[in-house]
Amino acid sequence: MDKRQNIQTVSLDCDFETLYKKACKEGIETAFSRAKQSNARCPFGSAGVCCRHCLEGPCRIGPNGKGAQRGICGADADTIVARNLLTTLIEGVAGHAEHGRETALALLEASGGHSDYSIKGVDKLHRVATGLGLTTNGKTVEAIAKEVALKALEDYQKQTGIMNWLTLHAQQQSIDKWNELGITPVNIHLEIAKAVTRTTMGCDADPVNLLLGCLTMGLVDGYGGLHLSTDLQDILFGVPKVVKSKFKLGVIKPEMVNIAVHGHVPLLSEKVVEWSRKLSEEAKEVGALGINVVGVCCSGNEILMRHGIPAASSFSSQELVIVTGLLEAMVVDVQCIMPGVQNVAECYHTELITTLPYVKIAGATHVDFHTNEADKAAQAIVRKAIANFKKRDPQKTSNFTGTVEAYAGFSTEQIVEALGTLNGREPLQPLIDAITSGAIRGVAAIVGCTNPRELQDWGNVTVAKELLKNNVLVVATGCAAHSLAKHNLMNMEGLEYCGESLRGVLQAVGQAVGLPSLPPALHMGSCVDNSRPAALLSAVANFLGVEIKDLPAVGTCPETHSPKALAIGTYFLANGVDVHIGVDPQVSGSKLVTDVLCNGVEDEGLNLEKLFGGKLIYEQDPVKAAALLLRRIEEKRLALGLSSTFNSELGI
Ligand code: MSK
Repeated sequence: MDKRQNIQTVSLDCDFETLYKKACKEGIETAFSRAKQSNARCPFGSAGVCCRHCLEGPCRIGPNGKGAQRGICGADADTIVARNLLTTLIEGVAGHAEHGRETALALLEASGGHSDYSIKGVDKLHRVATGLGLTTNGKTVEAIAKEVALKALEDYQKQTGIMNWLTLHAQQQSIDKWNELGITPVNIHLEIAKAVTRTTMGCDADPVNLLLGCLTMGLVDGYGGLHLSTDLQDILFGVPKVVKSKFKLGVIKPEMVNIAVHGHVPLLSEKVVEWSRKLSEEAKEVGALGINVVGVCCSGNEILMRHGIPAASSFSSQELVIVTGLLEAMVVDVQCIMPGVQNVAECYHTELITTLPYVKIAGATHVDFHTNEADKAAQAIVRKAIANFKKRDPQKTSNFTGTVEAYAGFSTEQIVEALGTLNGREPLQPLIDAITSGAIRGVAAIVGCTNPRELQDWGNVTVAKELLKNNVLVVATGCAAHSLAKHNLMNMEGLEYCGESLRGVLQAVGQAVGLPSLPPALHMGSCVDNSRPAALLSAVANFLGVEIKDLPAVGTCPETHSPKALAIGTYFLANGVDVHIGVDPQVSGSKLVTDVLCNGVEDEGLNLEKLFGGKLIYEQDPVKAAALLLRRIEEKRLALGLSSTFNSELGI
């Protein structure tokens, strides 16, 4: 047992530690207890050498050259590992692709004027339309929205050319490189179908070719999943602006009807927020003071970014929120919803409400949520929560009062606007000056999840503190943002963790926009909003006339659990950004795959670092991981001709 686990067993957040103990005492199983029961991971699965792609198997490759070295069909470890990695990526990409498609359909409906949604981000609509090459002069908002929605849907249908959203956001030099390698995606569904085909038995058996297929999936994820979803959501719901809110379990209010929204696509959560406000008088009729919506995972991030709704939990502790005994309903849409939440909900009065026809959980209530009847469904959901208030069992409740203040809402547009107060003509110049002078050494995006097998928040917070101490500008998304916020890295208290020169820059920009400072870490949104740090990097690279791969920028995912995080990481890798992962990516069974991703090989036709400029860094220890990332930042500074602590001759 390592040192950190002598203090806390499941979470750095003491409140979740308390709830975990309560759950254990009450005999309630959670992901944390199941993780402890499941002991070591299967060595074959961990190495990526277990193949279940056909009914000849399952086959598995023996370790250290002992036992079977090929599956029955003849596939070797390299092919099996590369194919399994591609399968994992397909899972991640498909989720983001559906997210984008549902949002595009909602925008199309809204453009017809007969929808429960209106178009709030008109400026963004114009920017996206212009970027797509559409003319906007003399057209109504609805007409432009319709054309943009159809362009988005075209990215799921076209049979030739390049995805519209890739052309909209990618750098031309990168597109040229991807074209040369034959990995540029044509349409989202086509690429997913092709990738599924190549992973089936009897198809692609060239591990290098399969890895190129992985990169295509990364591009589909980044442009077709992340950018497309963020753009359309900003058009529908508005571009986020800086908001102040709260994190931790104290955001759940015993005197209120509490509704947790959980999942990803904000079509549902936006409406739940709206109707919780409209129906607050009905809550008073059952003895509550009103209705309190709290966020879990990325639905939480979405409504935090746009409405300042407080956040209760990240992924790994989603079941423990119910163990407070204070939730009247948990309403979910898609992705990252543990089936175990229903088992926990059954121990309390909490009603778990699923909303999508393809995401149901046995035992949960289902309210079908369609965008054309969104108001009706949201009202029904909020009223169910109100009706549950009187069923609360006071013997089973645990009230937490602690909250942590946090700033969020740092969309790319908002960051540029803040920088513009220092230099209206060239808003990016102050950031570039800070990087050039070395006041900011580089930029790191801390992204991804929390994982019940890991000590919650420890990896995310430790990497962040190490980077901040070394004057790296930190931005965060997803559940990693929850970790940082709960540990004071999104409020002014956390400035003490920043190196002096970084603190100076944060204070200068913050004071220019009327805040005491910017917080140490900037919350840029949900999983799909990893498009926002990517857009910021793109803007900086274009301004400097270099490629994204040249920038001293890194991505890190210390506590992930999700195939979606791997897909996001692959998108950044394809753009030449170094990506750290703190959880085993399950490729160690193939030296070739490990070499291509992490070390670079010269003779297999694919050297990730040489071709793209970045590589995958797998390191479980967050302190060591931060040191590796700092080294990569300094290497890239040196290559750009900036002051650097890296000595290329000594390699340090
Ligand atoms: S919710 S993918 S646990 S970030 Fe986006 Fe959190 Fe990871 Fe799900």
